[in-house]
Amino acid sequence: MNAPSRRLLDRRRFLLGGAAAVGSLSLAGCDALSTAPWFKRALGSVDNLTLDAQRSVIGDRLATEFTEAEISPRFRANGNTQPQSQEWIDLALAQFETYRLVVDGLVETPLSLSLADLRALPGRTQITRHDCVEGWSCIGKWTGALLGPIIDQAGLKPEARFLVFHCYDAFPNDLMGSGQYYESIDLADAHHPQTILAYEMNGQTLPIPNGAPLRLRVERHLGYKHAKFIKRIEAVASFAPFGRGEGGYWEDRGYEWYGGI
Ligand SMILES: Nc1nc2c(c(=O)[nH]1)N[C@H]1C(S)=C(S)[C@@H](COP(=O)(O)O)O[C@H]1N2
Ligand SMILES: [Mo]
Repeated sequence: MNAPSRRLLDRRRFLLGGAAAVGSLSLAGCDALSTAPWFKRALGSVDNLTLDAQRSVIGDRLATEFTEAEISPRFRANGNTQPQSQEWIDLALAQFETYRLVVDGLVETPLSLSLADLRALPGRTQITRHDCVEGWSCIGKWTGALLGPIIDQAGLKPEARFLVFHCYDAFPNDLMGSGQYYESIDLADAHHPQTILAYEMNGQTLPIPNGAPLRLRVERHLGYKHAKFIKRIEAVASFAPFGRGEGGYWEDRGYEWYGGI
């Protein structure tokens, strides 16, 4: 065996015994597990290992999908449940017919997509469990456009490494900046087969509290990564210039950037 593949195997053994075990526990976990204090601590401390574990051991693994019967009777709404900006209010009053998702930044061809455009693109429906770091989970059915092909259509410039999701909502009276919600993911997660821009939840038009008109589903990640009320997706070389530089609203306030589960 050559040296690189031996190193890979050693790393695989290490991960299977360590971080990956935490990862799979959290995968199989129930509501009670995710409220245990050690679970949150473990999530925090192995964050970077979890990233490596997902990439080198599990590769492009899919998040668990559930049956219709397992859908939570009520999908909780969390964080901001309605943007206060006039821009978003005007869109909502027009039933989002004037909404355009902007995809720009380090791309060859910036895009401006209506909801009808998004519905016409390759899409996916998936029933998944949403795990919030605050300790609750809900199973919901999401339908949306696959993010990967949209990014490919825009054509990334070689310097692009992350996508930043700019949202319409802000937390008012925020002491640490504008309070504007934003998130970021890397290109591997952008192209993951379950990463979608969802315009439907449980077979209905996406409800306002859950992120209308469009929200990210990035199923191997904690709840705060799933940006709601998306206004614009910007391809960037680094997320350091945004907010306080940590890659997201909650990351700027101490949460881990990767937030893998
Ligand atoms: N724009 C925006 N996206 C957001 C939030 C938010 O406040 N604003 N909250 C995050 C958190 S912490 C969670 S758990 C989920 C909640 O999604 P839900 O309201 O559909 O339950 O959205 C995430 N995405
Ligand atoms: Mo959350």
